[in-house]
Amino acid sequence: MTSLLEDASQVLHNNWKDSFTIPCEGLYPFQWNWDSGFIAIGWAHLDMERAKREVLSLLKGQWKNGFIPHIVFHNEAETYYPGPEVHAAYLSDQSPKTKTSGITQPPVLGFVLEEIYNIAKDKEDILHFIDEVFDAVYLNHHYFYTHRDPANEGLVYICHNWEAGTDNTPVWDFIWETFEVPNYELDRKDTKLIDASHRPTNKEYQYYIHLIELFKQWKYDDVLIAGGSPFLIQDPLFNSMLIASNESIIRLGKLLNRTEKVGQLSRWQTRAKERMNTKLFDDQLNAYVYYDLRNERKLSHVSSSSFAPLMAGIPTKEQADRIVRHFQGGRFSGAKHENFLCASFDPGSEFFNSKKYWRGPIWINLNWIIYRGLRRYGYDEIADIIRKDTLYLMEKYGFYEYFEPSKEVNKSLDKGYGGNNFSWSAALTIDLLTNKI
Ligand code: 2M8
Repeated sequence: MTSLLEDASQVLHNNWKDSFTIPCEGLYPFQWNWDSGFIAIGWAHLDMERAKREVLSLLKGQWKNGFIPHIVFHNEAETYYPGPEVHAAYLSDQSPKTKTSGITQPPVLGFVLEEIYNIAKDKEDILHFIDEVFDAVYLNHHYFYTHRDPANEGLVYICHNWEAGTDNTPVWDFIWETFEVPNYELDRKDTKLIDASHRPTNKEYQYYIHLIELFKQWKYDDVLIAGGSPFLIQDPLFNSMLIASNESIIRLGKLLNRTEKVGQLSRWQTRAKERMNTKLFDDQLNAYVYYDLRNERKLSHVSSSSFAPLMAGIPTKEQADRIVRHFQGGRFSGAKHENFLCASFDPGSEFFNSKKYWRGPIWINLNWIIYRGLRRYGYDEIADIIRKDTLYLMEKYGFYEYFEPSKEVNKSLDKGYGGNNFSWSAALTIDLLTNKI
């Protein structure tokens, strides 16, 4: 019998494609932005050279203005829709030679570099590597604060649900009802590969494609997107990842004597944290929520993204205490702890669906983010429950893409949901098993 660690390592080895790692064979056959960040953490425990190559491959897709796309199409593959021709990033005068998409994903790279630094045994070697890529990551943060924050308030927007990473969270339903879309011909492959009832609907995909079509008309110009995109959201997870990454590259920048850049990052950081607390913390719900810039309204719904600010050290201790109640006999745990932690959407909501992608199932990257946040604030007991639940699901089913939160329903299941042998589930299991945090 092989151990969980060996099995996880095997998944990463199988998904490695010469210079980067695909999230999942068939279902996601290219390099994805935030996936590759979590994957690089897994590689750092197994093979530091691969961790470095993962990062360098992602940066091959970086645009001239610092933007890092959500997919880099290094290779050809017929099993994914929408591919490079639908995204048509070449329409932008900022895009690189390498084929990419024209939308981004939560910016994890900054804190991933610090994780890798902490894991590395040879600090001199890894610092040399970080020195090489530091300016690219800084430029990415510069892009966000200068192109994605039109009112200059410290929070950045996302303009597509795929930028959130939480593709079909019920929160986006409230955006879709604000505009109509034409009937695009879809060439979906995902629903042929896995149970279609666990994936977004075709109607939702019409919206996803429509936004891409608009951005193409505007040649991916950020000013036109900010002025016209019907989807323009300040998302708590996205901003938390940027803030966590700011914090890490500030620390790394100090080690590398990048004084000026550290100064600029620190100014962005102070404002961003303040604004998260004044604008996105919901006093009634005791969690961070979403702001719809296009329709100037708060979208007060709690998802697993609502807890990500813990990892970035954003809440006060008092706010953190209130957030933690969601895990102690609250809506996420269930009054009698009926749920494994942590559902991706409020299990007490009428919009919760325990099987459907980001509308309820447990995702391992969010568990890892919340686990780190709880540790940071010293909630060790709950952090341990999240770690234990995560490893239990991995042991029982293997490295699926997402999982059923209800303990009762789990009794009759023999697998997780979505794709199997999913890279970030494996990579973060390696970290949870190995890292003494
Ligand atoms: C999912 O998103 C892609 C689009 O980016 C898709 O459904 O086609 C999301 O879970 C996203 O967060 C993830 O990065 C990606 C690859 O794992 O799959």
